[in-house]
Amino acid sequence: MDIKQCRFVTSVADCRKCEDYGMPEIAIAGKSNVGKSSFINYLVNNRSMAKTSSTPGKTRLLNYFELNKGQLMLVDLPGYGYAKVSGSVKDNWDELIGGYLLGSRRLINVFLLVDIRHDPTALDKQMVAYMHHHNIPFSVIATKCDKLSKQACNKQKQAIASQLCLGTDNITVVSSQSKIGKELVLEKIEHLINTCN
Ligand SMILES: Nc1nc2c(ncn2[C@@H]2O[C@H](COP(=O)(O)OP(=O)(O)O)[C@@H](O)[C@H]2O)c(=O)[nH]1
Ligand SMILES: [Mg+2]
Repeated sequence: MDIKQCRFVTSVADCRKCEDYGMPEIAIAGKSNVGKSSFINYLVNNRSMAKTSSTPGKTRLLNYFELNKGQLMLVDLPGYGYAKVSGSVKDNWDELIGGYLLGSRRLINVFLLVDIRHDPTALDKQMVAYMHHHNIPFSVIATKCDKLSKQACNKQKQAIASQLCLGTDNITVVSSQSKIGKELVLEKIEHLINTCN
């Protein structure tokens, strides 16, 4: 698939206000600072579409981005696992992520982003368990591969796969900074759209 057009639609702070936009949705999940917003900007080829930040934990909203005038909605989820938030804000985040994941009728896949340099955290594993439990299909995207050698990337890809009990086929390695991996992601998206009906 080619992304010819991307439009920011809305930010939602309360999943009871989530709407059905009549097109398939792919959610972008992962801990704060893993590179979710940068990944979206890389995919849609627009540096300023999603706000990126070196200060983790700023995004407390679901952000909706419509691709190709109704072909697909990307939903940027709030990052999880940022320690410096208060209990109540944290609860709200979990509610927002969980509420979206269980409430959306259009969700076809979750892209779970993990940093290729690190083993999956307890929260990543919790997220995977949650999606298994609720039968939510997902794929893993390993980000920031520019930070490791190719050999180290392959090794770490296998480690992440085995720790999440997945095949390495389910993990796509990308770098938004060095622009690596987009074609594979776009192929995956095309396949997901074509098989969701
Ligand atoms: N080296 C490198 N840094 C990245 C990459 N993607 C994101 N970053 C950096 O990681 C930080 C967090 O990125 P952001 O997209 O805001 O993460 P988010 O919190 O998951 O949305 C920023 O400082 C980015 O510049 C990448 O592919 N390579
Ligand atoms: Mg972000």
